[in-house]
Amino acid sequence: MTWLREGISRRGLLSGGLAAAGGTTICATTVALGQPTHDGHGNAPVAGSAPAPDHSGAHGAMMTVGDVDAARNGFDPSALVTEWETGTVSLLPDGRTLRTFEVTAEDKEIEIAPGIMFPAWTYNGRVPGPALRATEGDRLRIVFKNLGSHPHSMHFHGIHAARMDGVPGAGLIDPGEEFVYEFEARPFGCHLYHCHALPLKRHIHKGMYGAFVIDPDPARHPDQADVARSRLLGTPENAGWQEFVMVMNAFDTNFDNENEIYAVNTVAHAYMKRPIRIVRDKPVRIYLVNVVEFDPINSFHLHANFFDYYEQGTTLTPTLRTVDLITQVQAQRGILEFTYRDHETGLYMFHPHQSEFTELGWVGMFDVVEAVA
Ligand SMILES: [Cu+2]
Repeated sequence: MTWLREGISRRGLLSGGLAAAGGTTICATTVALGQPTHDGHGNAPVAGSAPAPDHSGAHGAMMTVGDVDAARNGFDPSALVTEWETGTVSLLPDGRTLRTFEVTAEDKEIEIAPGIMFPAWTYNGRVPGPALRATEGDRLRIVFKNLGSHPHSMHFHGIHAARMDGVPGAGLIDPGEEFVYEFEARPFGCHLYHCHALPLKRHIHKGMYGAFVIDPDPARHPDQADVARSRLLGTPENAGWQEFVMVMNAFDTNFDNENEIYAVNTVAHAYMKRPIRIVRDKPVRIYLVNVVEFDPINSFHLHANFFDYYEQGTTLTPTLRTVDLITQVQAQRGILEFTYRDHETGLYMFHPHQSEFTELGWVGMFDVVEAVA
């Protein structure tokens, strides 16, 4: 495969790879920028929602052509952007909440762009793995089974004992084995988990990662209980927000230690073709995690708006205010809060300000609409 390295740029590989993959072709000049479709992916028709403008221009829309088969993948970016795995809840004898999650490691081929398959290693058959969500102070029990072909683990970014760390000798298990991680959910914030088997970069870029969010317990933060309640899933205050989970990832499709496809939540251009609905009057909160391997930095830029940012989500007051761009290295993460309340309705773009990543799939749209009556 040296000719790939020497002869073809990565952008060339994307279109070349598409042309070569099972008859899928790319013809950018005829592709209109993804129109918002309201077709059963959680988006009902909205009065007054205009079709997307055609930005194709002289250089085309720079987009993949066609659709990824979400049913075959077993996950759909338009659904998992709002999906939380909250586990099974019970009470311990001391009155504390025990929250139990079940996670399996599985080998699985997934389609990351139309016609481009990737031999992933997954948690629960999806990439990213389930977005685990707990409340500060919960006792967490994660029952992890390795049904894959290689040794794997779950290494949580959080506070726990050495023997629960998911590194070799501490919860890293062979195929067919099971391990139970147990620790207290702390600190509150926007965290992640990933496999910590060696070689680490292989186990991460193959797809073994997911978001791990711990909501603050309002009772522990009396000075900012209102803010804490707005972050706590299930409260009326939290229901007033539109929350999304976004894992920025990328795929090395020819195993040359460089990425060919970039995305948020795995599928290139998924949110260009199906913009994420935002009701204009409701504030937006994004739990953003970067897991991209091989590239030292990633970023998130919001168009026509600014946001407040909570680095790692571990504070109840913003660590950055009124910014339209933040950068993240691998495993860096945080919470973005913003509103389009005073904007016109329409399509607002978001993407990293590494233009190459954008052209290779990591770009999306918010479809800001009036509230549906
Ligand atoms: Cu692994």
